[in-house]
Amino acid sequence: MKLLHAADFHLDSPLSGLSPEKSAQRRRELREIPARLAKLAGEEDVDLVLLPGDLFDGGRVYPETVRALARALEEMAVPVFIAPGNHDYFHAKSPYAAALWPDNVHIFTQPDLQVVELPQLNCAVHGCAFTAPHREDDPLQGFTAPDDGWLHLLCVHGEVGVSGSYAPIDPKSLEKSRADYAALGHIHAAGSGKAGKTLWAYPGCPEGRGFDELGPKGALIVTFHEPAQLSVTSPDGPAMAPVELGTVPAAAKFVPVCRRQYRVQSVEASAFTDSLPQGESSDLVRFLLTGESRFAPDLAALAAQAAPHFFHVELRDQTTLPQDLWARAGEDSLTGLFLREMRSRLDSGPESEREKLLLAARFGLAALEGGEDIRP
Ligand SMILES: [Mn+2]
Repeated sequence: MKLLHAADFHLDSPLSGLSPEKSAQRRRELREIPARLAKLAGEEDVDLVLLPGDLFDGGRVYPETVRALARALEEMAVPVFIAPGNHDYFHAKSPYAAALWPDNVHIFTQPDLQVVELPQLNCAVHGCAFTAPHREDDPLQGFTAPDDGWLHLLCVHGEVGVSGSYAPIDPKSLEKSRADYAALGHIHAAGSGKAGKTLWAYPGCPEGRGFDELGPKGALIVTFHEPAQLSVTSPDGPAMAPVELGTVPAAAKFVPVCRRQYRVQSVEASAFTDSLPQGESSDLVRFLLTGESRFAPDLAALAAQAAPHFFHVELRDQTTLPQDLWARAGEDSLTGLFLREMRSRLDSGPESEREKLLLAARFGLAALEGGEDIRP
């Protein structure tokens, strides 16, 4: 028994911080997620698909996005379960209420746990829905799966913790659920834990949408052992009744499905040009320029140099003035006086002023020493 677990597609996200053309391209790529997952479901030959919520980013969803999702879910050709989350909560006008979903798709519509039995798989799926953008109760409160030898799965959107506005799931409730696996959604980084016999996991979002969603993104393939049966044979008599060893998750495997990755990378400002890759990377990269530098790096020029090598690139200046410059603060000269003044302002000023003051120190030094025009 094998299942695919994915969540938090956030289809039709606005994707700020990119040019209009590139954000349109990213929206198209996001819309391809369901088709990529359908392909993965086929390759892995899964029996079941669990999608615990936030498949849409919000109420404004393009009809073609909904159609693309419905088409991909139909292609999966196995039972698919959706547990609407806080971004795509179930209500009368939600796309989930429309009559376009294929027969193999079950959408949970109630805040209380409902069960769908799959006798052909000896398996039951328990799920629920957000019906508003927030809920403060624990959706698993009071739930215990029956001890009937079936595989009991949870499909729920919420945050593991004792309180919160997004369906807080108390680890104690997870333990009491005695479920074999809890497929969760809401947290955008992959992660898992165990509460009693219950393995719970977040697959994370399948495609990053900003520099707070870094690295490879994907889905989980979870494999369960067949109920192991141990036959004990006595030498003379008939075989004794088989002993069930129980059904346990064998493995939850993370599979990247993302088209691109967001990365944040520190690099010495002086080595930036040499650090650029050959050819064009599909990634979206933010470089943090570090090290000591007498002059502020020309961010616009460096960004233009880097642009052909990435889908998207941006630079942040984190360089500092060389230490030996501050050493000259003791000099009995205009430069010394200037540096003393700037250092005292840096020491006493708020952190928010730091960048501006460092830039002022650089301009000032350049002017005092008749150096080159360092304006970018
Ligand atoms: Mn959410």
